[in-house]
Amino acid sequence: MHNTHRRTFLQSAAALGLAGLSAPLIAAAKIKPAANAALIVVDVQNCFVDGGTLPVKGGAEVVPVINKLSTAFENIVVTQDWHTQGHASFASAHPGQKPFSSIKLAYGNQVLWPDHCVQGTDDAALHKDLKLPTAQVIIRKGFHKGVDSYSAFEEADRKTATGLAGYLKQRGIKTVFVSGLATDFCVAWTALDARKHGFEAYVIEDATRAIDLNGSLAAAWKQMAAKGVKRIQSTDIEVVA
Ligand code: VGL
Ligand code: ZN
Repeated sequence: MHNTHRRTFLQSAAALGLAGLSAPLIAAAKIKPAANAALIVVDVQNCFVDGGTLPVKGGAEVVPVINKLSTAFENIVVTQDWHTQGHASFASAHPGQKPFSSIKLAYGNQVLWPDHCVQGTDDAALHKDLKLPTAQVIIRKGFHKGVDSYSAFEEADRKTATGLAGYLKQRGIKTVFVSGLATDFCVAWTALDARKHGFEAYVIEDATRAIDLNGSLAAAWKQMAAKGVKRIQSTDIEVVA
């Protein structure tokens, strides 16, 4: 840059009152999760990564991000998709239906999936590199054969509670930060239900990966924004060491 240009810039910056602003003041303050906040780690299971029964593109990439984030939280909740054999969300349970199509069940629309995350199988186990020794509770969901549960709070009949809202409330938790798989299904439904149950809710975008079926990812972000779910990145959170 020519000196004349630099001088001009500095003079106009001073005129605008910017001269005293140093870099640390300009940098956005990071979010420091309080003692009444919880990290929810949704469905980081073998079924949802390469080699699993319903792999989410890049699913395993959330593991190191979540491991690192976890050190910033006093409270951690882990969830597991935990289906019966022959579960109603499996295409195989509906003769003539193919995975990724939709049907109407008693409680409403249901996307049909490949058989996945069957209780007690290796496929349903947490990813082996997920290191969350301080996690306090594991919520399993989708264990009623006739009802799916994307949300960690409520099953798809929108009536049956998993118990997570009560658990968090009894522990004085006010804010949840949602991570894991998949952004547009279990993460989104969990974040939306967190709002419904009165929690402040954040989704940490780069700690999630999406299935993105027929525009479901864009639709999920739109719905979440409408309900006051805050969309952030892992770098927005203060992680020490
Ligand atoms: C999920 C589809 C079916 C998820 C679970 O964890 O997002 N998606 N079951
Ligand atoms: Zn499932």
